[in-house]
Amino acid sequence: MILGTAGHIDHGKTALVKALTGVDTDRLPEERRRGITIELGFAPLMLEGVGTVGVVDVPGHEAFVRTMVAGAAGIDMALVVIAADEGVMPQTREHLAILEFLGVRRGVVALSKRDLVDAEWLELVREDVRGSLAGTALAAAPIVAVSAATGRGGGEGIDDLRDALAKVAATIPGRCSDDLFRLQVDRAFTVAGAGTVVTGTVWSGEVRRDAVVRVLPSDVTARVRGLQSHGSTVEAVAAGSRAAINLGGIERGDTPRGVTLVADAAWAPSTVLRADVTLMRNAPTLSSRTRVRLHHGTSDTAARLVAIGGSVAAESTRPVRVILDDPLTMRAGDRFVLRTAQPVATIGGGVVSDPAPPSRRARPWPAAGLSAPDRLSLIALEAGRRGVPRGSLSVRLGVAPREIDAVVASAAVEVLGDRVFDRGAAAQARDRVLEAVDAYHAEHPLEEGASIQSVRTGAGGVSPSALVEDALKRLVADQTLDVDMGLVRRHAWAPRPSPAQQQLLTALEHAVQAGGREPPSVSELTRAHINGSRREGGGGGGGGGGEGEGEGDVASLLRLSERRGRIVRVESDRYYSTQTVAELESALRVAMKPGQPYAPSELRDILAVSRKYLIPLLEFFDRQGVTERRGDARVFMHDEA
Ligand SMILES: Nc1nc2c(ncn2[C@@H]2O[C@H](COP(=O)(O)OP(=O)(O)OP(=O)(O)O)[C@@H](O)[C@H]2O)c(=O)[nH]1
Ligand SMILES: [Mg+2]
Repeated sequence: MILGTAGHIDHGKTALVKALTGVDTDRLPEERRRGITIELGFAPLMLEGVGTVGVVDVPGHEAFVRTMVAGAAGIDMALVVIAADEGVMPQTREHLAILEFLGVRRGVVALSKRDLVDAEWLELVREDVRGSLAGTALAAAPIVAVSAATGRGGGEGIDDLRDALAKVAATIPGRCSDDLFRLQVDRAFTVAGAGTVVTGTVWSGEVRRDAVVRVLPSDVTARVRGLQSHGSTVEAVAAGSRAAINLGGIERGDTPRGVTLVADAAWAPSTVLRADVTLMRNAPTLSSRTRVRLHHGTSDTAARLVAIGGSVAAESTRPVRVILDDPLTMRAGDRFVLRTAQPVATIGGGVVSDPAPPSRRARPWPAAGLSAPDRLSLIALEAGRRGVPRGSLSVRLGVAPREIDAVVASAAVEVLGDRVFDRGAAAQARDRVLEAVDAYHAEHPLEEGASIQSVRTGAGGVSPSALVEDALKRLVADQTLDVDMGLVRRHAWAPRPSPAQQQLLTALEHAVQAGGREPPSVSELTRAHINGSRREGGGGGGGGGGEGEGEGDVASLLRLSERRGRIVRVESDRYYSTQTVAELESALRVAMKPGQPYAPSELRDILAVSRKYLIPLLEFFDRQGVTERRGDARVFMHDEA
């Protein structure tokens, strides 16, 4: 658990941390000389019934609010320090606003320097402080009067403060470490003999010794050589704990404050995000051209907000798109603070609602405060037929991996393989598959169906996706479509020749049959029948063949006849009637002695065909397994019985 201080300059934050922990966190010579805090200070605090709490002491100076935000990011509770002699001051208010924007909902208020005021004044200040807290998450926080300067055992009221802190800490649910690891670096230094060491608060998940971590945004990889928490060597550090990590294979310069350590592949830096932004009462109206400073964790960058309808006004919460100058590593649910440079002021803050929109033009979500399932539905809708990788959802939705299934189940999406699709996109894919099949049937009424591959490309366009595959599977499962020998057709579809085509089909079959052992080729049939029908129909436009009759038809009709078992394709351009093929085969069976090779000339006599027809027939019977080729000769093959 992490406790962060907050409060105006000189109000006694560092003195209180020292009284509570014994650690003077103002270590820098400049801090000592000026008597103010400049850098973040860290100290362990033992709280009864709670354990060791990591304390982050922040500076109160107005020039160091950036450092204060970095320190307050990732804390569980606040120790708001207000000097009894001065009361609520500008940075008291600013720090309270920052805590509010960062979602710090628990804390204790210390009225410090009580030795400098009398009891009556103390009560007035207490009233004033209550008033300032009204309407904030800390409205009911305990207020404890303390003095770090007087009193026995480290100061007056310190024990009460410790008790109050322990009570509040006990109400804070432990963070679950069963989540993706992330740590934001707040300090990096080189330790002689060890190398690069970084410190930070583990925001989620846990990190173990020997783990491989990535440093974002640079995406440099490093190995965790050693781990410490509160000065002791440990094997693992989990969410909500301070960690000092000795990183192998990396230079100190690769890990400045503000970089993020992660392990999972889904984390990625981004320069565009969606967020719900709230502006404070005195904030200027922000147009899409206004540059503000966005503070996230220990990093900050210039940013512009784009809201639907233009600008964001003071005292409102709006869904926006945020464009960043420098990439940040964010997760949905992350909090941030917005500040302006001129004048230097905190003006608002927000919650990330999508850390990785697909483009810099992505529209803000239609409303603020959308649930994870609603955001997932929108993300899938936006992704369309590309879908969203399932592995990206934990970061993109801000939900622990173990809870993703539940979110998916209550969103308007379908999961196919490792991607999540909008339900509408799935239905659309189904329609497109049916359209592709129907279009094929309409264009090729004599064919049995379309090849699966042509349906896939027809329905999927340039990149056939899991959606099309799934649609096909479902359509076959519910018997809307049949798949047979690699052909897809409407259930119970059968080729339907028109009366004219049926007439032509009969004529073709007759011609093949009449040709006997030397039937006409497809080309010859085409010439004869097209010319024939033209001649017949020549007198008037609509007679004879009618529409759709042509070369394609002759070939299609012959294929149809073959599928119906009437004719057999013996060579690429020639069909025989099935009956003739059977006769030829039995001629071979009768004449050829098993195991004995027959030369082509002998076979020509057996089959009683001229040379032109002989070789294609022999090759056909070879393919059929009736004969086997030995040199140029053929051996009759026994039937397996
Ligand atoms: N009399 C009195 N003086 C105090 C008390 N607490 C702190 N001080 C003095 O107030 C001054 C500021 O104290 P710090 O603890 O440095 O204040 P701070 O809030 O940490 O200041 P920044 O970190 O710079 O914002 C120091 O000179 C302290 O000695 C107190 O309880 N009583
Ligand atoms: Mg200080």
